[in-house]
Amino acid sequence: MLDDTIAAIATPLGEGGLAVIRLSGPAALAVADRCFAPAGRASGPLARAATHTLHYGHVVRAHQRLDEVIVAIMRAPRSYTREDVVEISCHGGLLPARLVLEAVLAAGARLARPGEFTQRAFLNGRLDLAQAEAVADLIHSRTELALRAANEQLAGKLSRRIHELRDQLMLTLAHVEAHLDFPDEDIAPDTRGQLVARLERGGEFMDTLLRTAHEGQLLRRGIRAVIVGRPNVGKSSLLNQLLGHERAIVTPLPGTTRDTIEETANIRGLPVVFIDTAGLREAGDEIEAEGIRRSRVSLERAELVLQVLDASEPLTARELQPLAGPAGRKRIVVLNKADLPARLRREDLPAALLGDGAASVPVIPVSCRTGEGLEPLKDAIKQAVWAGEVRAEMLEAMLNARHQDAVRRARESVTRAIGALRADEGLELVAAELRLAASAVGEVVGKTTTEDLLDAIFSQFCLGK
Ligand SMILES: Nc1nc2c(ncn2[C@@H]2O[C@H](COP(=O)(O)OP(=O)(O)OP(=O)(O)O)[C@@H](O)[C@H]2O)c(=O)[nH]1
Ligand SMILES: [Mg+2]
Repeated sequence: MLDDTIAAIATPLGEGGLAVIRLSGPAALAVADRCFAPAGRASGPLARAATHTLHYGHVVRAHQRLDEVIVAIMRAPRSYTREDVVEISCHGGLLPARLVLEAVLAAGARLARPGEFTQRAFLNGRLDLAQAEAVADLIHSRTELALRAANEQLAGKLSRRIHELRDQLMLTLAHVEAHLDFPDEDIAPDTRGQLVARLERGGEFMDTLLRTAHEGQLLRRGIRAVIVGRPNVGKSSLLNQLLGHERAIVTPLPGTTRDTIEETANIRGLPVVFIDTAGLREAGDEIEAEGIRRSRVSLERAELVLQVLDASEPLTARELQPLAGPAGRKRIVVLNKADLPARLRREDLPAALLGDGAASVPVIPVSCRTGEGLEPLKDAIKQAVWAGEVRAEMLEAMLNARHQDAVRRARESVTRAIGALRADEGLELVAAELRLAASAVGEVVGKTTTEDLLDAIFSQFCLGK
């Protein structure tokens, strides 16, 4: 299956200083030789060059020079895919890169599918599945914390733990199966006890992993925070302040924002998607009505609500009505325009706005004009979605949604196996559950996979990776 040689543009499409065309496969050097003319007279073909060397020259097609390039060669197995790899750096820009790619394809390479280089690295055993996914996470990370987590996963920290867990499950399974082979001999009560103890340790370890899953997904995809309030309280000003640039239009006219505006900011290391909305009031016209409808939809979907009030004016009746959306969702009251004479203080806020004692809602005075109160607001946002610190060991093993699903299934099987052992039930049942658990855990690192799963994972990659 891996006897062909693939090629793709590995750099983003668009104009830039350089573009890189990457080749991988048994014929990578031969293909490159067919379209590369080295500059120095003394230089021989790439096929005879040493690994990890650079070669200057031109890409040619039908005796015509297409571009001036540097060719890097990395021979198997010391390459990203563990195959022979050639990387041609040409001038940036759509046309040079495309011409070089076409030359390479004409010389015998096949166009790679998205993620196919990384898929080869996986199939050739250089990366396991969790590590391959980390490559995509690394490319897509939007904050330093997400990047650190992706790097830890790429380095194999999560994989190592998963392998240990799977080994433990297999060992226990082997014990149980040994007893199954001698059905006449009843399993001693203390042996059952030992098996239970070992499985309980495994189960606890899975629980620890599962606890980090929530944080892991927060780090990767971020949270949605909607900014709501009546017209003119300063919602768009707040969005601009949080983003650090003038994204939304701000005017003294109520009803300025008519559509929802979404933009991501890095808040204390977390990617937060802020959604500015049209002010909630009786709509004046059809456009405004649609804007307000969208505000409500965003309000219901968001995980965090920033409820903006204007501290220079008294509360209105509408502001006292409860907001739409799930009960118990996190909310922060932002008392804006703190630079103006106050007509609304924290003490004036009715209990209905502040929530009940235990889940009391933080109230943060800010001024979008002076920037005062913005740092405490960022702390409050971080605190609302992720109480506690980001610990280094958390970054080392962060499950994504796919891992979480697999580990959860494994955990359920282990719980059932423990139940069966305790209830003195047949060992066949225990063995069956342990087999399920080991196989589910194996999915994380790709020990047990299906073609569909691999396709689903690698198709999320960009072209040339
Ligand atoms: N003094 C003062 N004025 C502010 C502050 N924040 C916003 N404003 C002013 O309040 C007015 C409305 O601000 P916007 O940000 O457009 O308010 P909005 O809530 O987005 O309004 P709509 O989009 O119409 O619902 C503008 O004139 C802002 O300059 C503040 O902290 N202090
Ligand atoms: Mg606005």
